[in-house]
Amino acid sequence: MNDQRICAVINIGILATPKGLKAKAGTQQGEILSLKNAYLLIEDGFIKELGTGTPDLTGIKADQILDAGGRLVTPGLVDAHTHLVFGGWRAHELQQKLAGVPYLDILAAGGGILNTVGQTRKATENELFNKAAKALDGMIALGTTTVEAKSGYGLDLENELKQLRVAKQLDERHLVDVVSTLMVAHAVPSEYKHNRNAFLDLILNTIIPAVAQENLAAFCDVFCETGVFDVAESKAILLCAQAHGMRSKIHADEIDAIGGSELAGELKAISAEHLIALQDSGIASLKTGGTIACLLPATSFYLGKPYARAQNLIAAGVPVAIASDFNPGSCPSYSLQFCMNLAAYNYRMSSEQVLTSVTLNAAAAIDKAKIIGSLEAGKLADLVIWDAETLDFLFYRFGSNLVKSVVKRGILV
Ligand code: IZC
Ligand code: ZN
Repeated sequence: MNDQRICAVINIGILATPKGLKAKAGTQQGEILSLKNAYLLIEDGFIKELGTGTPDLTGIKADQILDAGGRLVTPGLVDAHTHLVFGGWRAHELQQKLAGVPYLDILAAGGGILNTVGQTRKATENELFNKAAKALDGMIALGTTTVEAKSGYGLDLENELKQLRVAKQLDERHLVDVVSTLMVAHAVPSEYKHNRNAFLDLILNTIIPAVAQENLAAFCDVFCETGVFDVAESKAILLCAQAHGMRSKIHADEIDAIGGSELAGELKAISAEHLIALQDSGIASLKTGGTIACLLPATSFYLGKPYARAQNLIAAGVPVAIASDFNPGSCPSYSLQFCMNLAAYNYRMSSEQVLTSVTLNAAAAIDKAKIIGSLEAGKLADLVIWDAETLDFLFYRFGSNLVKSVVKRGILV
């Protein structure tokens, strides 16, 4: 990285961006601003002005001007759902998965998430930091400028704090911004296998208060799923976290529809994740609760599951965000470009709807829509210059990295 500070981006062929400070739903999800022959002026890492034609560049040094060469420019991509910090990988589960062993069966047998818990507990803070920083390097090269990171591979006080402290360090030391979510309710660790109530006590009375005390997470997420946490347990955990200042997210209907999306709406969760098995009652509840549907198409791809009902959600007026779900078990890829392609072809979303889902709506899903997610005066200068002349080209030329360059907080990466 050469850390060059940029004050103007000129000669933009098309500047494509959603507009506004909150998530877009319904027909608005597909309405974006498309400026031809555009420019952007940047001051102290924030967008000062955008317009068309040639800007007044008086006082700006030549090496602070970036010529986009007639290319497409969009906001930096926002990955609103990842399990970024973890030890090891789970490539050894690939053949089992391909042979048809279900994800939840691998977990029930003590593998899956619990395998990663073992590897994460063993790893030092330094090892976890270096591994996740490398992932962030890879993500920014693919156009991602802000990432949400969940804990949930510690499952005890010491190791949940360790994971969250690593995420905080990454936010402070890496160019990519990192927003943290406490997800201690990710699985019941083996030492509590026969005493899950004691684990729930630990979460409610020790871990949530400790994380709040250190201000280590903005959100709390729960894996509300068959054999993991049921609706009543999820509700108790999320309400406790809300009382400690953490807004709710829920892994809902990833595999079975057990009431997670209905709970998301009831608790006015900021987002509900996955929604592969979503029922009509879930859609209605998300709409009532003002909850954003955070869809994870690369997980459907990797687990061989159906694709979530994106069109029904959009038609019902629920804002749709799309994220990678990067994690070692159900989505070992962090490419949002791949997710965008899957969304176009499998959710049948338009290029404009997908752009909104990985920028403004994703920013809203992590409560950052006031400062990122669109190219507008006053927001951070987080943007991607693409090796493409039109938005459709990003979806048409799938399979390679189409990023030409990335600017993060006004710095050319
Ligand atoms: O490590 O398997 N679904 N949590 C819920 C995951 C996937 C991550 C994992
Ligand atoms: Zn997840």
